[in-house]
Amino acid sequence: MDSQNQDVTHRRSDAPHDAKDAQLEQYRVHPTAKHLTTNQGVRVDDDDNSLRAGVRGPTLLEDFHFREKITHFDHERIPERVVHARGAGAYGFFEAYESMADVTRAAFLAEPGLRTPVFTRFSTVAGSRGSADTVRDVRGFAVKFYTEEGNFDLVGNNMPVFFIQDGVKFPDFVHAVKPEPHNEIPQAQSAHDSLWDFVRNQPETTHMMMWLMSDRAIPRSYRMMQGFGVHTFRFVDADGRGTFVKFHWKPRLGVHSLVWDETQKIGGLDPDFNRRDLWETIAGGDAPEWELGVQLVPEAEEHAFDFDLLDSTKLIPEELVPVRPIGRLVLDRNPDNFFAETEQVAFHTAHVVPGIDFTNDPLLQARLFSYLDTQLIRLGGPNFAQIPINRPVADVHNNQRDGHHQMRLDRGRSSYSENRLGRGCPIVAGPDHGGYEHHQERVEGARIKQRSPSFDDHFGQAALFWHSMSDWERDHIVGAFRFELGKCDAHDIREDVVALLANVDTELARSVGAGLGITPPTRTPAPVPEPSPALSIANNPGEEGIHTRKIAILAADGVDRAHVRTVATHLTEHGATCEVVGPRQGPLRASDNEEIEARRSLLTVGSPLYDAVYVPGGAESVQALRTDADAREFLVQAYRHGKAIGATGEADAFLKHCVVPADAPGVVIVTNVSTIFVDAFTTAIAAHRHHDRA
Ligand code: HDE
Repeated sequence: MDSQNQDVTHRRSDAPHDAKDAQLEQYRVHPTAKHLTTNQGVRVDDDDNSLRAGVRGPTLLEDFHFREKITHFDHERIPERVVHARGAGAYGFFEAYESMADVTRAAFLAEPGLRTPVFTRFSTVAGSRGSADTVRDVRGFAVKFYTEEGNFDLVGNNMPVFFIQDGVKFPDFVHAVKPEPHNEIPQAQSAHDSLWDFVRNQPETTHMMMWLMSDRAIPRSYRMMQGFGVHTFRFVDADGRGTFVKFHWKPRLGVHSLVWDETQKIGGLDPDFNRRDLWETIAGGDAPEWELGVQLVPEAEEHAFDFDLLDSTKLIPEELVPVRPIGRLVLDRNPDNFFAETEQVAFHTAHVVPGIDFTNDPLLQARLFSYLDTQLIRLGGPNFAQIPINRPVADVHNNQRDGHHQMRLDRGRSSYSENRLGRGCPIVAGPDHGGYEHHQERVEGARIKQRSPSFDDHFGQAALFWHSMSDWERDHIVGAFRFELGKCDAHDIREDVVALLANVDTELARSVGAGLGITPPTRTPAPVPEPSPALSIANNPGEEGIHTRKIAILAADGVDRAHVRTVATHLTEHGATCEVVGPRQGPLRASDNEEIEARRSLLTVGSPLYDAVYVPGGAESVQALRTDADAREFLVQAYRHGKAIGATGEADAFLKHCVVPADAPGVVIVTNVSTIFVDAFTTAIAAHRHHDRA
């Protein structure tokens, strides 16, 4: 799929998809063959030459078109988000499975089959707007539901816990992970002294650092990651009864990740890897899908756990409280304009609707302040809710007036309440008329700057995570710690972090230390818990099959066309995309002297951009690949990254030449292309990665 050829406007003549789409249509400007004008609507006679005094003379101030054009250009940038600056967005819908009226009065969850328009933005956290997609980082997963009762924003991440317990530490954490202030190095990397200095001083980060060092931090695709609301929120029913709730997004395609070496290469080959993947699959009609699930805890059971529900460094194991699926999210439309939509969308944890409320989680409480505040600077004033992407589909009436970029023409003499001049309007609504009523909770306590002792255990759930991992996940975690700490200049930081890990597990600390020449001190590690299998990527494979996987067909002149055709047809029928990669782009001469198109050349792509590699037969083609260093590297990397490799006909000689063992897991070699081959190769691709290779 060539993204540049995607016509995203093709659907515009169709009926609107939903209420939000219909609203946005009022603002869309379709490219037309009209005259060029200034912003005042005056037609412009020359856009190539500014007005000057004589052909070699100075430019004149009175050239209003020139000044307007340059001035607008000078002001094209707005501040990027202080965190989550780099993102990608898409529209779609949320569909409820059942009525949730037993726990929440939220109207968008009240009826089975009810659809609500949504806009979703995925992001990395630490990097700037132009940074690479495949860095080791948390991913943002923010969903704006345009419900009939107003906007609900579920502003989550792809990891269920967070680095800190109290929002007052957020600026410290972000300053530590961002590039260091003296030289602004390194970009979008956690592997540097200041982050790990913060970690060693803040043991509450330990659990989240385990997640960050796991493969969850390097997702294969935004379409293949889970999302979490992180905090404990509250559902409130029509009688005002509260229920604690944790939100989960589960991807239909399962949870899949890249491997570290691969992420580094993709950073160069295609810094837009995750963004492009989302765009191209949606444009190609493969709408990604997630299930929304909830963990519900009755208020009476608030203290039933050995951790505090208000502590965002803790999760509720799914084995303890199962995740109940309540609806699905489908993302089926790309935006029209990145800036207008994905950049200007303003999420806010306090954008809630009746039936959804907060808890006293001190991290959530800080966010309730921060998100509104940040939009004021980012979007230039208090009227950002009027920007098309942010406008609710529900009606808006209030007495808020004026401010920068006011777009409304509110009529009437009264802009205050209570008034009689305006016949008392707009009037407040009680809960019976859809008014938002804050959940009533009795609160008492001395004013105090102190954490609850129930937040004290920083290692128990870090150990839970570690002991729930498969062997290969543990290997990757150890490798990640070694890499990150290996990039720290200060030896004492490395030592202190290894010592911190000794509180989690002795073997973890020993393995990490072994790569750094550090012997961990003796500590009493957290007790070994009952594992939570749901935490392991290995136990979240998703739907079986190879849907939307990308397969490279490595070929040169003389390739066996019948092999390519049979295998590509089979894989495409199963939902995969195949691309012939050759020593050069364009037509290759096949063994039957017909042509076959190489869509990409070895110069522009590498195997890290694909999920699997197929090498078809054809003696001349195989010989050419053997003598091509790029082709050999392509295959060797695919093998090293655990990808499925298929070879037919003479291609086994190429694999042998590249020292790819014929009996390794996920390597399928046969002489003749047969059903047995295509089925075995398809199964190998569906496994995603073969981490059990030596
Ligand atoms: Fe955010 N966070 N955050 N955060 N966050 C922002 O809001 C903040 C936290 C998350 O695609 C900012 O509009 C504080 C947890 C996402 O536009 C800012 C604290 C979680 C996005 C902000 C946290 C998140 C943001 C920057 C600690 C997961 C991107 C720009 C108290 C549950 C949304 C903006 C988008 C963005 C503050 C912690 C997720 C500065 C103070 C925990 C997905 O307001």
